[in-house]
Amino acid sequence: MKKYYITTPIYYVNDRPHIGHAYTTIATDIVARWKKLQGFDVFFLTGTDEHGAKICQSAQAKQITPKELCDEMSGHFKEAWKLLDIDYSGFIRTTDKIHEETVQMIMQTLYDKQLIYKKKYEGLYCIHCEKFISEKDLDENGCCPDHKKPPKVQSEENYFFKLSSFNEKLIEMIESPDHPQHIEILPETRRNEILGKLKLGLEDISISRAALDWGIPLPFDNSQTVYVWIDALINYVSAIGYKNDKALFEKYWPADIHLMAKDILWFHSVIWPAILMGAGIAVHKKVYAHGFFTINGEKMSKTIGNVITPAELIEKFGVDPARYLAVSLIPFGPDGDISISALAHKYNIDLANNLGNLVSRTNKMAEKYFEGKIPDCMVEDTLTKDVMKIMEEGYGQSLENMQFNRAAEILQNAITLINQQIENDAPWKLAKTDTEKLAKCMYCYFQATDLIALYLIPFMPTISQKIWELNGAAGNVNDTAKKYFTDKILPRGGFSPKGASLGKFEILFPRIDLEKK
Ligand code: ME8
Repeated sequence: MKKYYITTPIYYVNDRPHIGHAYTTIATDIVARWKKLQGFDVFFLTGTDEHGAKICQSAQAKQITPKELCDEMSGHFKEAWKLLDIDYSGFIRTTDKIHEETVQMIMQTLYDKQLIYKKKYEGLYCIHCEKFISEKDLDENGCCPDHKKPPKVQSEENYFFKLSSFNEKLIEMIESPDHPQHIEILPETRRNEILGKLKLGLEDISISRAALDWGIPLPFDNSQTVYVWIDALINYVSAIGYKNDKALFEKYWPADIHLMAKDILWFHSVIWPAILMGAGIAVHKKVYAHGFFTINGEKMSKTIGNVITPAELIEKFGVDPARYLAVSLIPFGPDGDISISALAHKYNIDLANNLGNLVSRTNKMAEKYFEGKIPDCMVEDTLTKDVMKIMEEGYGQSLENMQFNRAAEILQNAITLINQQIENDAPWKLAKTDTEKLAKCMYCYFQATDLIALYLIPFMPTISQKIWELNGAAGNVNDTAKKYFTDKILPRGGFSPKGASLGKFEILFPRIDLEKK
């Protein structure tokens, strides 16, 4: 069985989960579910980033210990992912013992290979980015351009990693698709930015802190702790048994894709592969950095009060619609803007008016004309074949390319096709003139909608099963989907068997009153 290893960033526990974290995590879940349907053995990793000065500061502000803060906040992330039906395979916490041991093991290897040395260093440190920042990158007020806060002068003797010695190699690996250790960076514009920066030359980086206890002690000098970013990146190998489970590690590593936003692309496309190479571990295959979105044109912030939480999204739209809307409103790649009203508008168009209407009208007509059963008739079903054609012309490819809005658009096109067919056939007229034709038409609407349910699984796993059951199809929709996506053959007897009774009707997507939102 082919494997697929996909990851989200591990999120800082100084913040509660919000729509930004949900965005990347839902996207990862959708791709993971899609790959499973394609027959891949998928490992999907997420987790929380729990060390560093920022976490320490947040704990102090709440007058609790850093560990207490981490336990509480990582719990919030787990809860949020449960609410959003995120089906991860592993949840790593950087305070997990196995992670700490793995970090120490890798640090020791780098030290033994003389890739780490000690040096006095003075620099400007932005605690919110958890990174050194050069003077030329500060804004006109002398603040970090991302956080609008002044950095602190930090002066201490630290251990440094010889990042500069990997400069040429990284350029080759990123630039050449034929390189045996090629790392694909997407989207292309961001790849070019990384290459441009790499060509200006790399400096060695500090990888430890002397004045910070809340971290993993260096194995060769326990008066210093590992820099939080180095600690964090190693999660991708510690979580799949690099230190303690060779078989698991060999099964899944190298990662097929690390998913994140553009803010942390440099760490994943430059520093992470250098550490891996230094430690003698194969590098990951792909990095995809999506854009940053604002809410109603403004950066999301507690002060502005425009933070959207997963719970709020679910409360307004329901779990599956929240998943669908979060990733399909704006293209996944460039920066964009999200608002509750734009999400609600899309909900009404795509879900209430298109998909919801389809399921509801077919169910109601079957109730009225066929006693709530799938009509029993002989028919050449071209409608379902047409739906298949639309879906096969780019849906899977769009998901592979992280073009979720495009995949959603293709899905909507296929649903529209069925709705248009219903308009053209006008079954309400056929009911009076040609009941034989009515039966054939109705049969096809159900099969075509069933096929939509199969493709819908990654975005809306629960709604997909609901449609399946409403339409009188038997069993778990996932089982049929796995078979269908392997063979790509429409079953002869249809998905919903002839004569099958429909499930108990319910409105899947009640319309949202936009005035109220
Ligand atoms: O950076 N738009 O954690 P973090 C889009 N711990 N995505 C957003 C977003 C927004 N407005 N806000 C957050 C860290 N995100 C490190 C990662 S990995 C080894 C360590 C998402 O809690 C996006 O995925 O600051 C971004 O990369 C991530 O949250 C940053 O999460």
